[in-house]
Amino acid sequence: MMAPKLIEASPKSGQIGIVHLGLGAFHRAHQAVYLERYRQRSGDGEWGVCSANLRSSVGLVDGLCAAGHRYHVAEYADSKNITLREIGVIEEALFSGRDADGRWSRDREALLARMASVDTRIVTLTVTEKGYFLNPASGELRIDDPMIIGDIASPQQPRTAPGLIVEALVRRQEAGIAPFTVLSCDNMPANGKRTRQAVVQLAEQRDAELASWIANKVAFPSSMVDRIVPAMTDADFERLAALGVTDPNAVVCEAFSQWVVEDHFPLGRPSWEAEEVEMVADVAPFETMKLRMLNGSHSLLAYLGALAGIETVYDGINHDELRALLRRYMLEEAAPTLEMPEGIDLEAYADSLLARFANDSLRHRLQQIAMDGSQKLPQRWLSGALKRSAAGQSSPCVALGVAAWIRYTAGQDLQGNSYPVDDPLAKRFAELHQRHGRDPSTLVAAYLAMDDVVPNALAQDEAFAQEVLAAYQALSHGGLSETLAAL
Ligand code: NAI
Ligand code: CS2
Repeated sequence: MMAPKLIEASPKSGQIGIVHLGLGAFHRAHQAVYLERYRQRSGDGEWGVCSANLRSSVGLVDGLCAAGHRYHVAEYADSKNITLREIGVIEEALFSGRDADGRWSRDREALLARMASVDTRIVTLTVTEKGYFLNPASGELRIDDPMIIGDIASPQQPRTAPGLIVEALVRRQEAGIAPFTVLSCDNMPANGKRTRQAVVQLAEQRDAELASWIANKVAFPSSMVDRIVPAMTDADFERLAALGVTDPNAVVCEAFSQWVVEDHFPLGRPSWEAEEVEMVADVAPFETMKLRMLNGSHSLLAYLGALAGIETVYDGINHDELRALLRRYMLEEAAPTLEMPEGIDLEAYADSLLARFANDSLRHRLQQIAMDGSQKLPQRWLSGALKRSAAGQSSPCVALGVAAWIRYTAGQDLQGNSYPVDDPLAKRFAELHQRHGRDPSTLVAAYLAMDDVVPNALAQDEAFAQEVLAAYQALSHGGLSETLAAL
């Protein structure tokens, strides 16, 4: 197969207008690609990026620095249609997390100085749903979290994303510099409002007037982000090498990409529209549609597939009964809960998602999607199921998903193979399985009673609780195919 033509990066400009927190795969394959395309088309060098990791992946930061802050993105429409890009818009990479000898803050001062600089007009984030330290069900800041406790005690040496934003805003205010715009690019409902909540509630622990100033003067637009960007595997690096790209900082992703952004940037922004970014007044309908239809299906596939020993999305979507379940969930349980503008065809959207999941060139591991379920499921399944419950409607697919999630958090699949449970609440889950593992009825009741994950009103829906229990017992005794057949 002919190697795809490399679209080379635009020249470095040295100018930094954006600071990004969470230098992960998605940032490199989504926001940075839009900015690179924008710079190549416009020649505008103003919107270079300083990208930082706050907690992990110091190797990526150091690797990017060693590579002159350039890396490659391979966009796969399918295994034969690939667009290869070199990305150069990242002008600086910093690390403010715990370094090798356990010390925090290697570049924290440099990062805060960059965030407080008058040149910086936007701060974007992809720190995962757990990086905001919010109670997943209520959206309140978890001020009992040790990291937040640390930022409250030492506000000028912050370690969390909300803490860095508060301290940088304080420095800007003291210097008479207008606040930057804060744009979350994480998979959360009303991600701008939730980011604002985390920042304002943390600021309240420091100074009421500061919190009021942030609440009234700082812009926190929401955005819906969509591009499937799996964590890199050795096979991905080997495929890139076969295309002539040897780059430890490269990412692989699908060709599809979408960004819908609330247009509220008091200090200005790149003309993203030129790169098909949709600038809107209200992103909520698009965000809820994507979170419930795409991400809700992803999580259904992740827990049911992982329990059955299935490894990737591609493998799972080729399982007829699982594909039928996802389509049923999307059309019968998710779509009816959505309030969309005229002209949006949700059945066509559902089928487009199934086609994207069937991309034969992405090895999107179900274990990656299963990660952090306590932070994801409220917006992916539970808010929709709550809405249906309030209307007296059942949600059997979600009930099955919740049962599969509960069983998944035991750390063992249906064949007895063990795996680590990667979730901020993993310790709690282990304790619940330890205490109730032999009695599904009390185990399911204990999970539904977790009001920091499951809305109380849904947990109190006896019919829903019974459906979760029945699905849990069916999975545990009958296995996946039998359970799906009976649904
Ligand atoms: P990744 O694992 O490559 O990067 C995660 C980033 O979050 C890393 O920079 C890590 O240091 C940071 N992080 C994790 N916990 C943190 C914490 N407590 N505080 C501060 N930083 C923290 O994952 P990836 O693929 O970049 O995804 C990141 C987020 O992007 C997702 O959680 C999701 O919200 C969003 N996203 C991802 C998509 C994908 O397909 N990968 C697609 C759409 C959205
Ligand atoms: C996935 C998302 O890992 C997960 O939870 O569901 O990262 C998904 O790939 C993106 O939201 C697609 O836009």
